Amino acid sequence: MTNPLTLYYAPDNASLCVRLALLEIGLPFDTVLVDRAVQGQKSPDYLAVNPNGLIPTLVTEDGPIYETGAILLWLAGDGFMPAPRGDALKWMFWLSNTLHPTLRMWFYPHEYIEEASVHALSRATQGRLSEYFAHLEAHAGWLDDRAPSALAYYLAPMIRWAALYGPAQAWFDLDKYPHLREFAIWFENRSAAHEASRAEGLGQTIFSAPQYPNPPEGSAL
Ligand SMILES: N[C@@H](CCC(=O)N[C@@H](CS)C(=O)NCC(=O)O)C(=O)O
Repeated sequence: MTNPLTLYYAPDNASLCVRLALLEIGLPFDTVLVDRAVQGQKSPDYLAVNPNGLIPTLVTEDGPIYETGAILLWLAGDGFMPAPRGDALKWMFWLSNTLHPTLRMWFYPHEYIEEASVHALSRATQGRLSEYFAHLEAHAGWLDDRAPSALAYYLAPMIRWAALYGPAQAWFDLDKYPHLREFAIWFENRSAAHEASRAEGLGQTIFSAPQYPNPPEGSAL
């Protein structure tokens, strides 16, 4: 029997946020690999479920849902958003329309600017990301809640990706952000993180000291 939820994913992609949330909530789901090695996210079959050609998509009884933040909000019952809800919504939108798009600019500068200006864009983006992680460290009180939430499972993979991907890595030092570091350590020790790591080949200490994935199927890039 198939499950009512199907996650279109690629290892260590934004689908990881959704996988973690599904595992944490305990919802059964099927997965479909989107093969990035052959640009599967731009194939006609995938574009039919997500016309943006981006990963993830969660197919639900309401139809396909894309945009990581939207999927997490769709999944998030009251117990999966920190209180007060207004605060949680504010941070959810900050993660999805400030931090995540800036990370995209760091990972994919060529999608935003011509070759001659890529270096300048990346330098500016790196500065912006450093400010954003410092902003989280200073203002995101929910980092210290030792409770799983849609916010936590959106942020934790973004900490991982900042350390691993983009044109340079050494700039990102989690030790500069003690709240973020403790948050990362706490979340990587939850069973949802262990299970996601097994499924996508992410290794140990997946948020606080990540290594490049060695996935059983598919590729991260
Ligand atoms: N705004 C989208 C961004 C998703 C996104 O950036 N996905 C990346 C993988 S982490 C992707 O599909 N990259 C392939 C591409 O840009 O072609 C969301 O929140 O779901």
